[in-house]
Amino acid sequence: MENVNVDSNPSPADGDPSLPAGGQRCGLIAIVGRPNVGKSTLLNALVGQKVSITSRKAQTTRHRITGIRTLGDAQYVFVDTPGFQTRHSNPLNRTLNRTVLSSVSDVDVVLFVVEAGRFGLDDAKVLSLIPEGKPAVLVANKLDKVVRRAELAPWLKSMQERHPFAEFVPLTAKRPDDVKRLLEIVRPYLPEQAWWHDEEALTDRSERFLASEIVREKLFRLTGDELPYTSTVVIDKFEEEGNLRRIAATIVVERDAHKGMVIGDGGERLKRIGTEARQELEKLMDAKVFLELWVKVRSGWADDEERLRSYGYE
Ligand SMILES: Nc1nc2c(ncn2[C@@H]2O[C@H](COP(=O)(O)OP(=O)(O)OP(=O)(O)O)[C@@H](O)[C@H]2O)c(=O)[nH]1
Ligand SMILES: [Mg+2]
Repeated sequence: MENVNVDSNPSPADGDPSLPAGGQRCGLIAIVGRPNVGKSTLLNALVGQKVSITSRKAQTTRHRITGIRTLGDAQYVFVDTPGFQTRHSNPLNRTLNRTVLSSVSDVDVVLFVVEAGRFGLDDAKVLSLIPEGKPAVLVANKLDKVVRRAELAPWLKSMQERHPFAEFVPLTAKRPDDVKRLLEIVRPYLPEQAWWHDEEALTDRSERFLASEIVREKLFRLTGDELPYTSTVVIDKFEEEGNLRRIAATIVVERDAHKGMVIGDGGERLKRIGTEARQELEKLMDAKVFLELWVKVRSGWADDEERLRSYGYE
């Protein structure tokens, strides 16, 4: 006889709390730091796949992005955050900062990322956001760029005096062995509880969101320093037809002159942004992608709270 009462997919919340979690560990880890220290590069390395876009421009990350890694009995749920802004106070930056603030409060451990050997006012500002008593790991990234290694020991000691860090980890986010070591260091901070996600899960973000991010990454990477950071990408259409994705996206810029920079001579640059984004999306989604790109001028969008919300900023 069939048993109709079986819940084949019980969520942890429905489970009997008196039951042990089956030896599983699972926890939330926030990655915070000033812009451009390599937070998203580190997240991608920790997850083992690209889930967050990176570029040499500051303010690449604009949203809270979850990256998941399951290793042995442990499930790491990382939260990448925008670089904390201290320079300009406009609505866009305030929104980004709110995202950072809300991310540090409800996590099990914080990875505070700086560039090895450097600690400035903008780093100090982020450090001051970490609540007292919250386990924090100092990640001193870009170790490969440190020429005078001997100066690192006194610098680490000075960091010890700034904050009661639980761990000190100098590393290079691009070195797999360093990243493996960081995973081992973080593991004991994950509480014993059942996993929240499937073992294979990598991110909680949708393909639609990934599409807008990948276009924005190519835009940032291919326009160099002349395009101000106040540009964004909005998805107008995202259709799935079997193994095909039809995507239309608009690049929103502040001024007519910026529009010209994005389009380039004879449309060359826009074409390249589209080609590189499409190729990467096809790999990520394992599907054929048709990508249509438009460029629109909307002056003042980064100062307009309502517009920010309609463009997907929380
Ligand atoms: N040499 C070196 N470069 C790195 C390392 N990690 C990251 N980078 C570079 O630093 C730049 C910024 O990296 P991101 O990962 O985008 O930095 P981020 O902190 O996420 O930046 P925002 O999202 O703008 O706050 C990129 O050009 C990366 O390639 C590292 O370990 N060594
Ligand atoms: Mg980032």
